[in-house]
Amino acid sequence: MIKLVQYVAMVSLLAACSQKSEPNALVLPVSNTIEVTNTDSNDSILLKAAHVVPTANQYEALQNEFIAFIHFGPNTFTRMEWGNGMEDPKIFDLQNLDTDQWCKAMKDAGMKMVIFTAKHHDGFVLWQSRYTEHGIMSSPFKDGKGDVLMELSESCKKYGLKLGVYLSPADLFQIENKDGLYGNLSDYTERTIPRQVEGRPFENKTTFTFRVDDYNEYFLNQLFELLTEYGPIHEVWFDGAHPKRKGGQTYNYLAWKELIRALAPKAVIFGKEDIRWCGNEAGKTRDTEWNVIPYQDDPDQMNSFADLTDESLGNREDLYKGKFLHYQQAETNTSIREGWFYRDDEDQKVRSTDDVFDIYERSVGGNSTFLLNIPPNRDGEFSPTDVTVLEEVGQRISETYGSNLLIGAKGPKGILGNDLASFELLGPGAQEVVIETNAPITLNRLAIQEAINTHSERVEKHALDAWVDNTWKEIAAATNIGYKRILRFPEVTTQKLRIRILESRFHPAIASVSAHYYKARPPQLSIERSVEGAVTISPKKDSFGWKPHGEDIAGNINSGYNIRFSTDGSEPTTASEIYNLSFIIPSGEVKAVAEVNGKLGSVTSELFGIVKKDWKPVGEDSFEGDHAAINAFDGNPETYWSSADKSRKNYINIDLGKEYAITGFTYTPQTSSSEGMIERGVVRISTDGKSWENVEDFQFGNLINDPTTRTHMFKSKIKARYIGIESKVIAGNGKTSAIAELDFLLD
Ligand code: FUL
Repeated sequence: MIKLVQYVAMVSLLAACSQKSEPNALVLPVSNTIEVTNTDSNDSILLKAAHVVPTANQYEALQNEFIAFIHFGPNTFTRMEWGNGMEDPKIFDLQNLDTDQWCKAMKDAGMKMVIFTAKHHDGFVLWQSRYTEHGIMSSPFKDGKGDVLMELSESCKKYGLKLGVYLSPADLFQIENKDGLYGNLSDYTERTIPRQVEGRPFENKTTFTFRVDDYNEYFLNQLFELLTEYGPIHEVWFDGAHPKRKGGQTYNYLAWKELIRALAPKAVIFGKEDIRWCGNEAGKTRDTEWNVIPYQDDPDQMNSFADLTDESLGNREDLYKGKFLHYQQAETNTSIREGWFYRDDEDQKVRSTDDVFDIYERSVGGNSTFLLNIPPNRDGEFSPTDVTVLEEVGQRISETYGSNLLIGAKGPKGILGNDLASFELLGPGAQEVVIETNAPITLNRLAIQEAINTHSERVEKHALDAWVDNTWKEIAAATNIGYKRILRFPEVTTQKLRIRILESRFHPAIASVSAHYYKARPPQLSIERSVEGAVTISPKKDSFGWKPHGEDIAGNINSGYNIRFSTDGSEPTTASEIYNLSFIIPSGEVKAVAEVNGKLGSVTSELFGIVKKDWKPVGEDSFEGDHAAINAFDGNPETYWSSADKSRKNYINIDLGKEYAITGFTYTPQTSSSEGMIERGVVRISTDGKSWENVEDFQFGNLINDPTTRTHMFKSKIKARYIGIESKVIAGNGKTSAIAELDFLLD
């Protein structure tokens, strides 16, 4: 960290400096964390922020750009999002495992690393741990001799992928089991890590001594195994979620960190000071993702880290409030499937290639890393649809970004070319960079990178112009750049480009500019249905069919297409009916695809339940303000029912207007806050709307982090006209219940 004296001297130098002076004359040493002192002004805080840089490991992690997550374990077999820790290990009945197939697919997608759930919240371990029997050693997989992590580690070496591990601090097996170590109120005493186990010596002879309790000792012993016996580990992933806690258990993260830094010197730590969660699990990206983040304490000394979910984290006003400025990059994590674990190939939706590619451009091109989860199925493989999407995404990435249209162009040397270590240091105020090509080029993407490892992230606002019809025309504008900004815009043909830096924290160092062309595909569609049952199909509403990520863009390239659709569950083809007008369906699945010149885009499907126009509320236990029960079935997920009663046992009952044979229901939680998410409940029915009978329990996991629509299919069809939902457990220990939307499904 930079010392105060050094720093004050440098700030005075800066004050004496004119715009034209050589910035090298006032070099402030760069550092991963810089302390703010009470003599700092807003300007000097900004100057400090402009010298906060990633560590070598963080920088390498950023350069991975696209990485994989694998969620695999008992949940794959029970089809639950969160296990309860009491699962019989025999449930992990894996007959085949093909980690080579996983690695080939990840490699084809252009991914550089894979992070594996060695232990999820249920506490089941997928490697041969010496410290528990709750894992694959007690499962039928290879007669208890198998080791999923070992097989993955070998495949990673074969395919040239780096490996990371997810070790859940929350551990339901250690909470629920009677000799469990989690929250067992054991004393803090000196413990040697690793604890030796007879017949299983470690090749790595390093030992550590920490003053910890039983659960932290268990955790450290397991970390030791993971970090010493599975090849170099490049990322350690600590999840912040806790389905349950016990005994006031705390975590000695500073001890965990000491062990990780010693045993895995190339690893970055997620959920702590190296890498932060992007704040959602839906693949949303911020318009402006700063990685220099203000802290109140020195992150290097902190034992726990809060999730940073605010929209704005590191703009000027945020920085002025910090006592420490620290480089902590974001990881954009989401799943290729609905949910983190594999459930089935019939109902569980898989993201389209368009969708994944869009997130890739917004996250990698938005100063973060894209961490995409692909959950293997019960045959130990990635399902075919997932493999196809990965292959197509890989093709699109290399087709679009594998070559640079500016090769051979004239412009600042430090910027053109592939070497990120060379850069062009610009002046502090408004600046321009002009690049001229030898012949006209047609582009619709521009990638810009700052030399963040030596000069931090400094650009705050920039615009791109193209020379068209003898004049400069602005084609895109955005805020920060950082590691990488990908600008997306309608295609333009030009021989001259101009980047204007409009605002910056200090002299920006631009390391690279490259131009690209993305071959447009038929647009992604969205399917909606009114409360009356009228279905409309149209291109997704965002400009270009993409979600914007901070570009100021105009125009639309979605034109000249047909929409083909089906309502019988079949995949639409070029021979399917053409959609012209909205149509009515009583319930069922609509699938639609856009077609351009005989080429099909990605299929969108939407499952619609019973039309709700004749539904009536027949009582709720209570409601808060204007959140009456009717809001739970008005077709608008923005409005919701919320109970006033805080007993956790709340209900709403509905008259569907006539009797139906119902196959299941979907629950959409309200998302204006994390209140009222129904984790467990019961479905009940009535023949007269007065006396009620419970028919089936349901359970949904991970609602707070991932508040998307959940589906519960009934064991067998339920015939009912009067149907109700009663809550039993609310996520995050909540007390009231809320429902944004309920749908009841038919065959
Ligand atoms: C969440 C967990 O609760 C999910 O199960 C998943 O592991 C995701 C990556 O993080 O917080």
